[in-house]
Amino acid sequence: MYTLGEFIIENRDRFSYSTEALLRLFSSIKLASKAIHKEVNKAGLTEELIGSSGFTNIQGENQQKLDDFAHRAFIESFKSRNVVCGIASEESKDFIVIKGEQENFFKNQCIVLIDPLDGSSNIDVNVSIGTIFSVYMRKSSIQMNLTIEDFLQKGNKQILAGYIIYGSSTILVYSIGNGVHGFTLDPSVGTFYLSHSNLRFPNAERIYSINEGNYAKFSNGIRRFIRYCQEQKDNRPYTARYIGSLVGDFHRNLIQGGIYIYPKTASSPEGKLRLLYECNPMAFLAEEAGGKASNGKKRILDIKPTKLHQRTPFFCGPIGMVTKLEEFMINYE
Ligand code: P6P
Repeated sequence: MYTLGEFIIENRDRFSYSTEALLRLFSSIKLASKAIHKEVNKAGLTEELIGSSGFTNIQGENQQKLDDFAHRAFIESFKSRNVVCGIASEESKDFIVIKGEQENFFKNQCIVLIDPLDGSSNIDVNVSIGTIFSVYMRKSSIQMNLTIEDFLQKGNKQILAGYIIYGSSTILVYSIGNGVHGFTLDPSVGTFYLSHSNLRFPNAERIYSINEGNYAKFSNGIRRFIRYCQEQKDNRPYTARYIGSLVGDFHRNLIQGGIYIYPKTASSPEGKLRLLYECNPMAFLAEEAGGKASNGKKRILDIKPTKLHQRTPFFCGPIGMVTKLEEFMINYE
């Protein structure tokens, strides 16, 4: 039973940056995710972490108490590991600069973009939620201050991306550009063990995930694709599955074979999902798992970000399904 640390050491020659930096990054991610796992699994029992914090976040969304807890857990765990120099979080308007101690100054080279707790509106109804993370090397010189350009890098520059899903079990899934691997937390010993080696979309394309409640707002191309999935021609076995939690929908689709669709609508002309800390990391994983991720016209990982919290239409899953959807969008607009 490989632990996450053993797996990283065993595969260290596949990471083009320092193994120490990777181990430090995962040390932070594991610590924070275990703290969140503990709170998520007892949220129903303790008033102090259930429900709304009474604040709205930068997105204008009602912040859940656990959103704030998760945000703080990751900030604190990254601060204490001397590997990260800056963090951008869904829960904070601007990026956060982390000043390492002088003697470790040369180690703090990583930039982290994170959605600390995605799908948090599902907390009160006990549906899977997740953390999504994306890591880059800083672009600016270490003698200079961080700039926004350190955070507005294209997704194809990511050195590490992944998510933790807090569901029937807590699973950490990541890629450093050499396949996608999943590790399940054994809470009795607080250790993540390799449980999903080299995850890839299966050949069977079985699921489409979209909020059909927005059907009236979809373009013709999206509507046509939904109908294409629903017609059982040449025994296409598609089924609809949508839980309203990107990490949960993505994880199921990765394992069972399905496409996740969040298009632009009249009320969300840029789509809903955020490019930097939701779509880029998921697109990186999707491609590493043999899939595809686009905004309907362009590869997600090739989009040049212009704003920290910018949104994008997001289509992600098996190459055949994403390509078929793109064809419908071109042919029917
Ligand atoms: P809707 C959660 O807020 C989230 O960002 C994703 O996790 C999820 O897939 C999507 O929004 C759900 O949005 O509009 O269908 O409720």
